[in-house]
Amino acid sequence: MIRSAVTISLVPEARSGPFVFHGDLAAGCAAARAQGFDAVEIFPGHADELDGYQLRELLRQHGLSLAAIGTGAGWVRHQHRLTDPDPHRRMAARDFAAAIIDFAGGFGAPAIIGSLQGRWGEGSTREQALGWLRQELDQLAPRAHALGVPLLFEPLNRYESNLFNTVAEGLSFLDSLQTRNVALLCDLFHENIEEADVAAALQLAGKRLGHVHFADSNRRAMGFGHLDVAPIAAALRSMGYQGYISAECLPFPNSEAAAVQTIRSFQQFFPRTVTAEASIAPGAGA
Ligand code: LER
Ligand code: MN
Repeated sequence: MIRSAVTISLVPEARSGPFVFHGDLAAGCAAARAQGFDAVEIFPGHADELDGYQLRELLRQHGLSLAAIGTGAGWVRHQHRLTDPDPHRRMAARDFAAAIIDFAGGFGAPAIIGSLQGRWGEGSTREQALGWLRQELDQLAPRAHALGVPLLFEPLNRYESNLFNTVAEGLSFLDSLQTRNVALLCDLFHENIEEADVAAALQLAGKRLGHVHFADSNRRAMGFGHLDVAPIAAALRSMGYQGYISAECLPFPNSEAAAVQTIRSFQQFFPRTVTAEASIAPGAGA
C-alpha cells in the first residue's frame, strides 16, 4: 500500500525550507493525524536533539508511523558534507548521518542522504568527490542494513548539487557501490527540473525506488503548481510502489493549508479502497 507522510522540521535555520510543519514535534504529529496522514518525516537538528521516548509516545498516541528522518541539517547547520576534501570533516558528516541512521532504525525507518552529499569543485575533482561519497555510503548503508532498513539517497537538482541530478545518473552511481542497501529517493520538485519525463524516470528506478518527496513544480503543496501528477501517480501504481509519498513542500500559504492540499491530492491520486484494517480506529491495538 502506498502511504502518505508529511514533513516536520525541528531546525530553526530551516524556517524558510520546504517543510510543511516547523518547530514543534508534538503539534506537527497532532496536525498530521488530524489531516489523515499515515506517517511523519522528521528533519532534526541532530539525532541527539530527538527524544526517542517522546517520539514513540506521540506516534502511538496519534496512530502514526515514522516514514524517514532527514540528515540535511548536517549541511544547513554545520556545513558537513560527505564529499568534503578534508577527511576529518567527512568523518564528522558520516558521524552525523550514522547517529540519525541508528535513531531512525530503532523505529524501523530509514535515514535520508540528500543535502549532506555536497558537491564537487571546492578543492576536489568530480571523480574524487564521487569516490568519497562512495566510501561513505559503503560504510553507512551496512549500518542501516544491520537495523533492517535501507539508506535513502536523493539526487538533487542542479542548483543544489553538481554530483548528479537525474534518476538515471543516481542509479548508475548506486550500481557502483559495494552495498546493495541504498534505495533511491525521488523528489518530484527536483525531478520536475531535471527529468524529461518524470513518470518514465520513476519507472526506471522501479524496485530501487524507496521513498518519494511530494511537491509541485513551485515546491508548494501538490496541486498548487503545474505538475501533471496523473501520469506520475499512474507510474507509481503500475510499478507496484509500496513506499511513502511524503509531503516535502513549502508551508504556503501556511502549514495547515499545505497539509490539507497535500492530503487532498494524495487521496485524489492514490485512492484507497476501504478495508477492515483501514476502518479500525486510529491507534487501536498499537
Ligand atoms: C533538499 O532540496 C531536499 O530535497 C531534501 O530532501 C534533501 O535533504
Ligand atoms: Mn527532497
